[in-house]
Amino acid sequence: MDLLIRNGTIVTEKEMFRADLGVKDGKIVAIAEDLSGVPCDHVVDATGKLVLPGAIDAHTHLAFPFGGTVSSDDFFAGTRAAACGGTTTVFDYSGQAKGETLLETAKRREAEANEDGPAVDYALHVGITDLSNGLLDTMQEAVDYGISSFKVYMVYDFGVKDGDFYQVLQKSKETGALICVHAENKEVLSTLTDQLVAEGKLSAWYHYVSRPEFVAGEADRRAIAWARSLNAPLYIVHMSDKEGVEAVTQAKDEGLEIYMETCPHYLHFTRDVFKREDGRNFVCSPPMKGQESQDALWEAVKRGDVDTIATDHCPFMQSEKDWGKDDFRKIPNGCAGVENMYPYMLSKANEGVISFPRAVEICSFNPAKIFGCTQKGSLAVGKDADIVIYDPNKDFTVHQENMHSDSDHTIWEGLELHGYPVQTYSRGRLVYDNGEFVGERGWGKLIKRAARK
Ligand code: DUC
Ligand code: ZN
Ligand code: ZN
Repeated sequence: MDLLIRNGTIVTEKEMFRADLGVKDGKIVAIAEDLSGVPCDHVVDATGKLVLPGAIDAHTHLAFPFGGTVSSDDFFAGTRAAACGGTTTVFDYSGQAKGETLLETAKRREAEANEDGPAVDYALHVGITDLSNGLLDTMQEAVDYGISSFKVYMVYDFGVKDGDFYQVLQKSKETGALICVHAENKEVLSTLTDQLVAEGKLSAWYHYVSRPEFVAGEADRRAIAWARSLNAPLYIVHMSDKEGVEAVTQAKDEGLEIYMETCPHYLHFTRDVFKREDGRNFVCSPPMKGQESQDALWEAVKRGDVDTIATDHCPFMQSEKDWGKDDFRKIPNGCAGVENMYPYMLSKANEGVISFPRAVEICSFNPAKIFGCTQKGSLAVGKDADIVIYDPNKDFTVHQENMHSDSDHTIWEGLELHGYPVQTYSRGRLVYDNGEFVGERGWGKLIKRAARK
């Protein structure tokens, strides 16, 4: 064996138990009570520590052209930050350029990613923006290449109309792909924005006022209605509102295959952050909502209706956020989060809010299962050795200086966590060690994924 992790408490999506874990050629090859007799090059003592599968962040925007600029983490910086927060696979939302086939988008982004040199493994979803001239028919070749999930935005200038969204869902049924959706009502938020601007209401608070709860809730219901009518699976990204939570819960109760993702920033912050002097730094879409929505999200996390936690990691530099100091429309939407997700959710587990297996289920096992990463998402023999060693007694306070993104500020500044990852392994290679990134540029590979049966 190449690596033996001894005496730790293994956490899977189902249970926790004391065991040794052995790794060879990047794969988990043994999990047993005592592997001390097996010859091994490198032994790590994990006494008193938890041993977990690396998290899978199914929602990031790396080097994403958006809001008049490009998000500040490329595939290297974003995956370096991920590794340092115990995330060993990140999904990028790659946007289709006009006229591009869906496979061309994926291959262009794969080339860009490989040029940046990812530090951990990555996968690509393709955001569909152009259905003209038969481009939607190219979904099958992208699926055959290993890109089995696509996204539609119901907002933004690159978003799609309801009829196009409907066609995308139809095509997904033919190809075995899963469609992800950013659900907000574009028309209503644009009307509200115009009205606020006419009244001179331009501070960051009005970003929220232009996109309040019902703007997301209505679109969540509409998206589910199209999926229901086709009996097509659907994955709703970054759920932020109580009405949407209720809509997904009801759809699940009906037996529909509707998945719900939420993000740590919706679980931790409310709309009140937009009243802060630095409120622009928190501007993302959809915005954080009121306390009722946050409570509904936590309840859904606890009862199992939230399927995944992801970050929507999309950082911009302070100088870019400052463009919108006096006009919320000029703030590039998005925040850094990829390094904070697993530590945040595990710290909630450490506090007893959820169990550690539930944290593993929503941060690793479920995203792997839903998106067809068959070699990831669990500590089991035969899986990739994407492993986090977590010290439940290590106190950690988030500061910009101890983060590893290229971004120059963090909305998580000052967050106190009890428990923190001490080591991260990507396919058996140590990439994070006690505060330091020790991985290498270019280590990460594209994960090709299976279509749905
Ligand atoms: N929302 C954000 O805040 N940033 C990136 C894209 C998105 O939908
Ligand atoms: Zn979005
Ligand atoms: Zn996003």
